[in-house]
Amino acid sequence: MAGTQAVIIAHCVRCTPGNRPTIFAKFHRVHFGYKAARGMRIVRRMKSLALLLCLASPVLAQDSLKQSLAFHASFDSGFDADFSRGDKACVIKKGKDFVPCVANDDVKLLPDGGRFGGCLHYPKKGATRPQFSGVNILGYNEKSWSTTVSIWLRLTPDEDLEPGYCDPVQITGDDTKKGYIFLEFSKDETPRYFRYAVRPLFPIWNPTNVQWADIPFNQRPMVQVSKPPFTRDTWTHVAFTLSNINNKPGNPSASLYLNGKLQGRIENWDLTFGWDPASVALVLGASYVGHQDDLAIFDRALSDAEVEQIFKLDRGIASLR
Ligand SMILES: [Ca+2]
Repeated sequence: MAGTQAVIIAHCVRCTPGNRPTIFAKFHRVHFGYKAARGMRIVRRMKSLALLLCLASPVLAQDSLKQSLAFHASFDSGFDADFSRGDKACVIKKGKDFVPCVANDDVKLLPDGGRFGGCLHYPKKGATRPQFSGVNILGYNEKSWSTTVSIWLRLTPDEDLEPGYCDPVQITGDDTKKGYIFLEFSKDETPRYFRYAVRPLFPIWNPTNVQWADIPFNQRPMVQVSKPPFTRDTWTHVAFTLSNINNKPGNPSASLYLNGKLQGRIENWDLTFGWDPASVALVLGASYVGHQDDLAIFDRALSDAEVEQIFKLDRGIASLR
């Protein structure tokens, strides 16, 4: 009320602090009452408008996420996707062919115990890598490619993983020298580092043809987290974005998020790829041991706020469908 009164008195040009109680007392009461009533109506309307905006904002933001959703695999009742703009089939590579992914000793489907409902479980380091075609899902193109991948992981890396690199998620094309995108747990550090790497055409990131492990950290196109929060006691949300890939003038970039918080960006790199769009795939579980759940792909690079929003969705990505 103090603020309201201050506004009203400022508008009451005939009432000054000095004469208000005497000469213009009666007028002031009338005038003040009129102004107060009108002022309160304005305040109430402003509050109503603010409330409407507050209520509408998350709905509008959620609609935007819903419209951008290109793929969702809940792993609640199967390996295949629940929703996809392209192929829903989860497959594994067998020689040169792809066959449907089915449960085996390397990867199983748990009916519950997931972040939401069921999930994938990799009890040991195996050779099974469930994957999905990226055609009409990841949207790879040679002009300007943007996307976001979201997934939940549950593992204690230093106890669960076996020696060597582990890539829980990869985006691959027809040739790793034409581009290669991956999340990885490092193999030589304790605790293991967690990384998001976006490797464009081989000569760009590795002109002297040396091993990935031999390139200084700060000279690799990656985000590195030295103390990631992963533990088998709780689920950790991982999201990564790609923005304007193959569009050098558009300042291509890529970002990594853990539990809704930005960990770092890959910037100031020429992120030019050379993939055949028909070959692009999203691959899970390379040397991974642990659980995975609620995989989603969006058709653009989500903002920091949007990544935090999907991290906080009560029912996970199913909330958007
Ligand atoms: Ca699930």
